[in-house]
Amino acid sequence: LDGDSLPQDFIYGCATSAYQIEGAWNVDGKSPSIWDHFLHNKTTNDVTYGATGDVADNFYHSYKQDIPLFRKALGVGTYDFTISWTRIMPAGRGPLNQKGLQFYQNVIRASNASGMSNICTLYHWDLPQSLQDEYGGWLNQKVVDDFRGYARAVFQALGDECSHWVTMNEPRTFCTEGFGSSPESAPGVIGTYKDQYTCMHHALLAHAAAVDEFRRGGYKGKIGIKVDGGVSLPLDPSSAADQAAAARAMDFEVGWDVAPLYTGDYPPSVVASGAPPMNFTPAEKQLLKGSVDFIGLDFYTSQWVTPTENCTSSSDSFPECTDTYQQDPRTGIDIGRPTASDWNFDASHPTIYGGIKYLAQHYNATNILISETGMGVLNETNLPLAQVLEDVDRIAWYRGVMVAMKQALDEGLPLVGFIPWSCIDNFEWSDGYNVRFGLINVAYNASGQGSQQRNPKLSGAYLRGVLTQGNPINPY
Ligand code: GCO
Repeated sequence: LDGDSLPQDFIYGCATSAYQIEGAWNVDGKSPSIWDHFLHNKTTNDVTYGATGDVADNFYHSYKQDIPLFRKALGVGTYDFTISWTRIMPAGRGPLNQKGLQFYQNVIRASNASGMSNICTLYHWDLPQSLQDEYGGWLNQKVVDDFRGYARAVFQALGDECSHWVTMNEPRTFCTEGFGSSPESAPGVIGTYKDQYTCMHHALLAHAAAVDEFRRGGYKGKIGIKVDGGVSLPLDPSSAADQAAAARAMDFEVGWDVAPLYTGDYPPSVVASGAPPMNFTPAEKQLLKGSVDFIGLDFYTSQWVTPTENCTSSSDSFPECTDTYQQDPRTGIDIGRPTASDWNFDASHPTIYGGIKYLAQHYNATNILISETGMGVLNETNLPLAQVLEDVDRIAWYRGVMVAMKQALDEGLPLVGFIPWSCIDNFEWSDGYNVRFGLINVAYNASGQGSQQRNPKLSGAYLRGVLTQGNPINPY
């Protein structure tokens, strides 16, 4: 894979999200989101080591310098950013805040001036707190109408200015982590798996409503969604039971939010389990089916699976009836390199390629975008700067991604682009500033204090070289 062998129009960008970089949490008319509230009130345990996104990368004030740096250091042709609902519609519905809108107009202008197009995301986990207080946010179907109204307003203002629109990022993750038994994400409401499913059900309907608005408005550009796409592999590839368990795990973890987009309903195994808290009406199915022009796969992790013995439907976890392992219980071998605080990654060939193939084969998906992937390093901030910037482990990770992409493209799979996470170090949710994913370093410590100076890492130069300058995948 090199710049010359990429398909024409192949998208190479980098991604960030509003809460993770902007800071300025209460500036120019912005109201609190559920993340502001969650971390200011510590409704559960202090999951972020005291850190918040109040300042983060201060991007709200530094975008004019940062955006050209993304382009220069990483060679990206696209900047993928997310819009904060509470910055442009502080009450959650109703009047627009012109200053907030102006900010995103400025971001788009700065990208274009640097030679980049934009992928614009409506929702990356920062629901208005007012909607949480009023009716429980994602647990209440009222959120679907409010999301529709928010989407309509954003499209009316910016609809033609982004080459791609994403309705939302990883509904499965924000629902499972926001409403878990010990929630690590906002709104931090202790819930059961039924609540998590209810949240996902409403998120899917909200996605479909936003797409409906976009298509009715006749805007330029494409619209899709980003889902998380961890790949499940049979622990013993020769065991039919393990293969069936892996297929079931894919249905429950990826198919859950992907199938409705293509078929109008949850996967048959999910429906048969009785897990969905409600059914889609015929009208909802019609809105859901075909509601993506492209699909973004956020790929970070993979797991081995076996069937759960004596699985009962009364278990209070996801009723997938699969046991998952990131370490082979027979050999102790890890599925990927242990790189971040609490999870293993595997950018190895079969799994990332497998995710692309799964979407193409099971759902006839076209226009598949690897919309996030990256390597998180725990305590990267404690290393000497020279070592941080010479991030050869991260290069090794991305090399695996490049190999997988090459295989997918060589086989004619419909891969249309690649967006590493992330352009720049940022606030990594429950890991605070302890885990770094950036291709550009930010000088702050684990609680976010420091000079904020930016320094590009070698991994960014590696990607720029392979994807825009024809360099080989293997630099060694
Ligand atoms: C997510 C989000 C990003 C994360 C990234 C690394 O998947 O959690 O899209 O906001 O920062 O995935 O964990």
